Amino acid sequence: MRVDSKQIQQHNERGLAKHASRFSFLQSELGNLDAIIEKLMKFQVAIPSWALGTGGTRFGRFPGPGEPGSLEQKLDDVGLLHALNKSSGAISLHIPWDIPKDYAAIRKQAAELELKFDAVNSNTFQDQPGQAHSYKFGSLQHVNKATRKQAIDHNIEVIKHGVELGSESLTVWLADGSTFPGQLNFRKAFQNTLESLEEIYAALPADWKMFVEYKAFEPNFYSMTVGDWGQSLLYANKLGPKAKTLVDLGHHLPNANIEQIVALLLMEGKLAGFHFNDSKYGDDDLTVGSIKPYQLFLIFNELVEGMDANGMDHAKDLGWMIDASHNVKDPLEDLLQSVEAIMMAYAHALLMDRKALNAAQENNDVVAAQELLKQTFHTDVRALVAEARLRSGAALNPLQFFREEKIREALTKERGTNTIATGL
Ligand SMILES: [Mn+2]
Repeated sequence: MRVDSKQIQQHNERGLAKHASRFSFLQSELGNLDAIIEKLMKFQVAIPSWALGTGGTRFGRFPGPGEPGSLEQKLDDVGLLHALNKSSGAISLHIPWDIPKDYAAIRKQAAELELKFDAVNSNTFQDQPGQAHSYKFGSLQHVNKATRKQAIDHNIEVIKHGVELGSESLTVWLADGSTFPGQLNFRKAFQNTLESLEEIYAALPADWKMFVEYKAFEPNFYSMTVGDWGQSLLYANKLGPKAKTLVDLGHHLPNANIEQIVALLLMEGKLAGFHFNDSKYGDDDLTVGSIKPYQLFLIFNELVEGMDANGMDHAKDLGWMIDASHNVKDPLEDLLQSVEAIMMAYAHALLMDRKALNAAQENNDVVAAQELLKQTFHTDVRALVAEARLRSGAALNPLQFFREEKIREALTKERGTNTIATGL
């Protein structure tokens, strides 16, 4: 199903008076906001295909009705989100779950929905039917050369799918590591992984990037072969300029200072981009901003500071994606909430008085620095983000629209109780 722009217009007309008064108050407080609104309008967050259905946990899964059962339906779902917020104009595919049967048809559908293809993701964390060698003890790190070769070939295959679709990056996340002391020779595992990544890197088209994603633990619980940003950066530096470090917010040990990691990776020109989510304990894959919204703001504050210092284009020069899993919420509602949280954190970062912050830092005025951050963070920017949506032709309140227009009911009527392959 597709949303009619007339429906959106009617929704916006109903909310316009209230919005206008909120927005004009904000402008009277903050001055002209056009430059910020323009940046917000350009900012797009990719939606991963695996977040469109219920993910579940190790203990069970409670799928909801109307979930997408095919790649075409996944595209439709992201198209729907994008129609509602005009900030979700890209989809990230996962191979082998999302192999198109007809590339031209998929490209055409994406173009109609105004969607681009974000990074393509390889999968060497589970065995596929008919696979010659098992990844039980790792993939690119594996002690057996034939297993490594199989994983390398898979990644090169993923690049080929991405080229057909117009993607420009490959994200490599490895479950490789060890669960018990003594299981692995760390140095050999690193070397094997590096050699494998080098072969994949050599297969990248000229304008492509390789995103090396790290994760502190899980599924391996003693060591991960790309376990933190330092290890990822080692690989990225050894591989070359096309390789960069991808930060997934849920992939750190508790209380890691992610904003500092971001600042330093940007300084080195080695930040690839983001997988947004939130967590209380580990890789919880919760809704962005649901647990630690202040941390999200601090991260965006460093992103904007660092990207501006490097003369980077906020909208284009890093990969922005949500990586979440939904167990108790409607996945589409959750994704609307996540995008909203990201836009608010970005808006806050754009509002920061960077000169004043810099002056406070230079004067060791700790209180002033903290006050500047806090004052900005507590500014209610909901009307600012809504104004950007309004100017883009999106819905003033996407979540309200989704509920009032009974979108899930319509999807269910169309699809029945489909299920989707997920599991990240
Ligand atoms: Mn991720």
